[in-house]
Amino acid sequence: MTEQHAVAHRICPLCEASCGLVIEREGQQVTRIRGDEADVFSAGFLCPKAVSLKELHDDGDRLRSPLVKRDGRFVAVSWDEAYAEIERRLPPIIAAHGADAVATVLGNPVAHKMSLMLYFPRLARALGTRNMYSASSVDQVPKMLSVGLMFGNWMTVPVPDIDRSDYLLVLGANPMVSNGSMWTVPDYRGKAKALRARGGKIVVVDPRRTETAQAADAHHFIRPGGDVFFLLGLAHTLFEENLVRLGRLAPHVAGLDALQAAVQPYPPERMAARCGVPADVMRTLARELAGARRGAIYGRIGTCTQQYGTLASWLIDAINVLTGHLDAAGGAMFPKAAAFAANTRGKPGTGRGVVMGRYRSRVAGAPEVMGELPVTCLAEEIDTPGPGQVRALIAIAGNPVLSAPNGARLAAALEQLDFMVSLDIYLNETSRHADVILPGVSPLEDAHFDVSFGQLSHRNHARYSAPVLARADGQPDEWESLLRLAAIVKGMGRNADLDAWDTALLEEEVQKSAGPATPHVMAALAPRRGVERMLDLALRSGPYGDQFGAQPDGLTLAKVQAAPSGIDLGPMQARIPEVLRTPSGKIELAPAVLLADLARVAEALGAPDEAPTLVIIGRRQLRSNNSWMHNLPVLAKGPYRCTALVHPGDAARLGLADGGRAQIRNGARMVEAQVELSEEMMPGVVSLPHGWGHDLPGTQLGVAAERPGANLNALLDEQLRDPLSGNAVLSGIAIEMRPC
Ligand SMILES: Nc1nc2c(c(=O)[nH]1)N[C@H]1C(S)=C(S)[C@@H](COP(=O)(O)OP(=O)(O)OC[C@H]3O[C@@H](n4cnc5c(=O)[nH]c(N)nc54)[C@H](O)[C@@H]3O)O[C@H]1N2
Ligand SMILES: Nc1nc2c(c(=O)[nH]1)N[C@H]1C(S)=C(S)[C@@H](COP(=O)(O)OP(=O)(O)OC[C@H]3O[C@@H](n4cnc5c(=O)[nH]c(N)nc54)[C@H](O)[C@@H]3O)O[C@H]1N2
Ligand code: SF4
Ligand SMILES: [Mo]
Repeated sequence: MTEQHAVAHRICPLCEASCGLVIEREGQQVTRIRGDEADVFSAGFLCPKAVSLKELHDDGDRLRSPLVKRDGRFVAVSWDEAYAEIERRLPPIIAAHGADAVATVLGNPVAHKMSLMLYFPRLARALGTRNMYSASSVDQVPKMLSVGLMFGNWMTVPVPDIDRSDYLLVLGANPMVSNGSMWTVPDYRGKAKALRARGGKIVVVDPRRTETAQAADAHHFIRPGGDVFFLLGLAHTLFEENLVRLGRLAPHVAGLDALQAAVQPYPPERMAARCGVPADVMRTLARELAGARRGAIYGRIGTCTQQYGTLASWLIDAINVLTGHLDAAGGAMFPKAAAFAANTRGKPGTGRGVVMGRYRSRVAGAPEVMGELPVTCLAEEIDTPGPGQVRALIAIAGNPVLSAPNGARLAAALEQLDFMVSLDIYLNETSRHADVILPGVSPLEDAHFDVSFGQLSHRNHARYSAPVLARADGQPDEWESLLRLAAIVKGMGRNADLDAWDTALLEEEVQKSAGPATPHVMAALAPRRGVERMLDLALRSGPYGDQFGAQPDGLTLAKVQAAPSGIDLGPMQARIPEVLRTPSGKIELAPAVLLADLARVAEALGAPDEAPTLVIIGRRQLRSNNSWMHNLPVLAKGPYRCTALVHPGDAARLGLADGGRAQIRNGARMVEAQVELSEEMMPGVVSLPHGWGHDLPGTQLGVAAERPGANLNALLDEQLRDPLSGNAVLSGIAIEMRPC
């Protein structure tokens, strides 16, 4: 050990599991990364991606200085020059064409970065644009919409209480690999094993016999996109076989009769062909779930990224209600986060609920949901001329050229923009189109608190990480970059006094909740600035907070900082009716817009079943993270992974050989991929991972370019959406395949 040897704690920001890590360093060099066994939430668990935080920090391709495009080439410039370029070019576009001429697009890491989560709203407010897009609409918007309609808030998402459960029905999720989503659950493997060891049962329904299925008691194939039929069959069975038990929730539920009537036309026998799950299996699963003492059905991205995503998301929670498993120990429960939880604000037990469709996208007419438009509309909003056309873009931690369907159209559209800024850590397939790239910081250089994932955690906790390494001289934190952008947009200039403005903005917000106590609150927060001051405010005024002295034993940021492995806040507790924010004060089991949307199901069932012979779905892999971790040697090494899994029966029919190359076509769209024969696949279904395709020119991703892989999204159609939520359809697209 040298004098400089130090040990730090950092919550891993690379996936939703949010594992606590111990990071050893010598000076500014990371020497070791391991799981923090003392972490109150993750207890030492980690996956191979955690170790890559060192390579990410050291990656020579990671951007360290701002880049400005001059004559088509990026040149490194100072921060002031970069902001000057933005100040020169962005405000005139707004002045000439209005606020909506500037779009924003956010990527997945925003949800994992306190700075980005807490300060993007400042920029959004300064911009005042309706053209806001994010990765949510290639992901979880359907779930947020369905819970919003049922429980009254977008973030009131119930999560399985796995530690106390003895039955889990997993639909369209592979937590063994993804480490959980909309369900923060480090070490799913260990928890699933414990569940089974105590006599419980796990059943997986998925078009692929996944790693999660292999570690379960049973697995059933389902036709991609068939979930709504499967879930209707289950709900029907619960009513028909008199298995509905609302229990404690009975007085808090509205719409039971309407739901019963709505599912009445859909017995399993009628649904079986459409979902590929036999009727007797559907009936058995409904009985098992209803009979489980403590259990839940959990669905994730596979149930969202399809044309009935919102209906499927709704039916999952409706079934948890019908079987008495919602808000019950061992069932699907509501976390209570220590800070920032929307569902701990406002008056308990009632609220305004959610509204959607307050405006529509200009070209496709897609409804706004949560203040966002579908990211699959972004390209057409840029490349379709006319009033309201998008002329400038601010992209933050997103790579939609690879992560969204038909990136080729988006890439061409980005080239037409008058101006584009990226806040990113790489020069990649999306940021290459920018005029200015502002580098974000490495996760080892900033402070962290889970703004999003505390609200989705299977157990309540409060954990904070201080920056592990110092930022380079002149490198702002990401909240400062966002606030600087906001100041430029507001016409305050790039040299505005950010600290003064930041304080004024915060004070305005405190005033709304604290009223006359505002000076007292601001004084208590005064020693801190930026994100940490906001965090202190949120913790202290949150459900476990010290309320600025009124609850002296309550939480403050100082208290959380003093516990480097976190503070445990116990298992989830029953929260109904307190958590509800619907106007009725009840769980809305049968929201009108969802009942109306069932018309599409009825229509589909009325038409002949034209099942394509071959469809494609995606796949996540442990050593990968969407599109952006392919440049890290520790993860990129090993066997070639961007393979198309094909069932041997399909391969024989199509003349495809294991290890051979194949063309995959969807109409005029085509990619080439390496074939891997796999009995895991449902016959007629091919699986290709997403996030690959690093062979586009103009990027700076040396390692990723060596094995670029095939881009699944290049095959997909940006016009296919769940009409209700606007979420993209990524699953079950008809393809043709033949050997190259
Ligand atoms: N076909 C198909 N497509 C999919 C999916 C699928 O299952 N199938 N999944 C979808 C899902 S769930 C998601 S969430 C989206 C993800 O979509 P995106 O968020 O657009 O894609 P990512 O690959 O996560 O890109 C993250 C970007 O953030 C940058 N970045 C990483 N860390 C930081 C940081 O700390 N600061 C800053 N400023 N930038 C950073 C990276 O360089 C990269 O450019 O992809 C979606 N696309
Ligand atoms: N290692 C790793 N971890 C990640 C990520 C990553 O890229 N790599 N991405 C992160 C992100 S952004 C997210 S959103 C989460 C997602 O976390 P999960 O939802 O667990 O994601 P997947 O592993 O894609 O699991 C989706 C499953 O749905 C199945 N499926 C596909 N179509 C259908 C269908 O129509 N119906 C049903 N029932 N199933 C279907 C697929 O076969 C797959 O097994 O993972 C996060 N964690
Ligand atoms: S499971 Fe997720 S949070 Fe945990 S170490 Fe791996 S990438 Fe990080
Ligand atoms: Mo995601």
